[in-house]
Amino acid sequence: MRILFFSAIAAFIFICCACTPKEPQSPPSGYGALPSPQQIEWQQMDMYAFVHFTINTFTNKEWGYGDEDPALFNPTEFNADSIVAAAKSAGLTGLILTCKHHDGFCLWPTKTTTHNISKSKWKDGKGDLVKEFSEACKRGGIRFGVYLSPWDRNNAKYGEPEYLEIYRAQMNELLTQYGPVFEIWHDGANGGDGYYGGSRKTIKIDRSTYYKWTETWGLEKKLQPQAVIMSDIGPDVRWVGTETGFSGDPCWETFTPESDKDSSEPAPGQVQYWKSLNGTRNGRYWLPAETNFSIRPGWFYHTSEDDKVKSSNELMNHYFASIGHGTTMLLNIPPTPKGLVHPTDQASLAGFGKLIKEMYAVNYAEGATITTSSVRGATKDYAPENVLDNNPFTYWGTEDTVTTGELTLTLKALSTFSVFRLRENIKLGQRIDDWAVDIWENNHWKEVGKGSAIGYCRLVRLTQPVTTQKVRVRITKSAASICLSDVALFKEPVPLAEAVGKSQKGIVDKKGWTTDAKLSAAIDNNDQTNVNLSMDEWKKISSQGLTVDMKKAVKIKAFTYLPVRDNGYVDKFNFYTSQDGKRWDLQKAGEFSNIKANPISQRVDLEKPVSARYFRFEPLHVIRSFNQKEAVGITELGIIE
Ligand code: FUL
Repeated sequence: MRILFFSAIAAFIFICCACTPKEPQSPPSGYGALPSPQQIEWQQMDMYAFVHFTINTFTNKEWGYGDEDPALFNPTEFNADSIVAAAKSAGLTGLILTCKHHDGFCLWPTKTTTHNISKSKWKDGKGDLVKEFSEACKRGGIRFGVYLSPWDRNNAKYGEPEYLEIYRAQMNELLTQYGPVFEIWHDGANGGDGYYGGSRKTIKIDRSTYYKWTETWGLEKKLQPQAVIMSDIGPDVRWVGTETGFSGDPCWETFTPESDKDSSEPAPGQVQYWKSLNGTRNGRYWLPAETNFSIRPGWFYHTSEDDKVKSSNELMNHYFASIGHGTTMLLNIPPTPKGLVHPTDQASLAGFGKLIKEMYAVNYAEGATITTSSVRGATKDYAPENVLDNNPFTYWGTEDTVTTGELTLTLKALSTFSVFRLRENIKLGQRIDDWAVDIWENNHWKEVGKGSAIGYCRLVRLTQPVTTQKVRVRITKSAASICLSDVALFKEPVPLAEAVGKSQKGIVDKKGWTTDAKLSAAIDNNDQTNVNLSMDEWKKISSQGLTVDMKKAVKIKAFTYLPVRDNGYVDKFNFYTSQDGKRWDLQKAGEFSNIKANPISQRVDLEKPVSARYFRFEPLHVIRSFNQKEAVGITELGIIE
């Protein structure tokens, strides 16, 4: 009887243990700097448009001086809905408008300055472009954001404390009159020469103290608490450190901004911005990067760039190098003077949108069965299957002490794919350091990709599609337990046969051209060689500039200058021509406005074509790039006829 009694109790205990699930395991604690709800919301927007549109569109410039006549602004066929539609065709989820660029011209009827749209011819001065864009975005179901340049080359008060009041009042108008905005964009280009109310002078400001950014950001947070604020150091989103449309690999979501002057915490404009490309592993702040670039070489529309529009396939490369590294992608679409997106840009955007849609149409991991090295607790909360539910915040989790592990997916069927997507649940921080992905081929595992950092999104783009039924994801190093929220497999569509090609139209053949032997790398038609001289050496060799004999008369329409990456960008120049190499005519004195942030090939059109056998390029001023001495860098000079 007694034995029976104890046996019954033992059986009862056994049954209870077997049937009652283990205590639900509490979620792991967050690791390192964590995102705010606003940052999480913003990150999910993936990609959105930049629209650079202002007086520059009508003066064919990248940076207006600030003395432009507002009457010039007259986009006769402007249609915000069609611009929004072009952005949507690419799958873009928002639009940030240059409400005021460096030239100071305000695209809305602001009370803060008369240099605004009410003085333009457009709609007899009764129009409001900010309103048109914000409403079109709302109608189109995408979000709206604002860019307001801190540098104002028109305003007489720029450089004085009073200007800050004006800037904040402008921001106040933008953030109170046009509905919710998702992002506020602060440009880092600051100070220099300008019109400044007619004084036409150079104003230097101390970027670290002048703007008192924390007060402005405070105002912005108060007025639009849901918006993220972007600058080269955040506070919510960081500039990726280049305008070429690529981010570093890895590109950590966290960042510790370092001053380019001393060891203090930097203010915007004073940061070692190139470190932003990779971010900082275990950085002090959750400060993800935004990769901004233009669909054309410049930020504003120029007819001369109609044949230089990035193709759909090129946009795909940028997509993988931005979103694929965990940043967002901010793609600039500059409207024409008519106020429309140029047909070439439209075609490229729509083609890109189609490629993206096709790529994501089938997730070959869907319905896979998964085995794993280990799992946290016994509830579904951390089950490996969570990586298949397309929710970036449900995840496969491991016990606190387990920082390596693997998932093996057996796919529903033999599948052909070329892209892996991995995500971490970023609500719990960026935990994973290193990872690798394998496919099962010829009865063994073959590694097809590996890297560092996952974060919100990591795309592994294989060079060739692979066919298999089994894949493995290995987390080889993690700073805390694993919280992997996504494993997906896609097939990149075959690249489109592009309608838009880069034309070589008008480029004059350099064969036979001569110049000083020490400078010949500038005309050798080879982008791998360059002239790179200290200012002193340059002056010794070529006090007047680099003179080229083209050996025959050419009808010069424009010249081009390709700088040397990261060294000695020429930003002010004189360009001369001559028939006989003795008498010289100055054809153009100008600036390469945005060369520091965007050191691409620069094209300068002459007022009218000039027939000449000789030309001379005279650098007047160079910008020192980081850790380099003042130098003149020229990769190539070219002529367009
Ligand atoms: C730069 C500006 O100077 C360019 O004109 C452009 O607006 C780009 C997005 O930021 O710093």
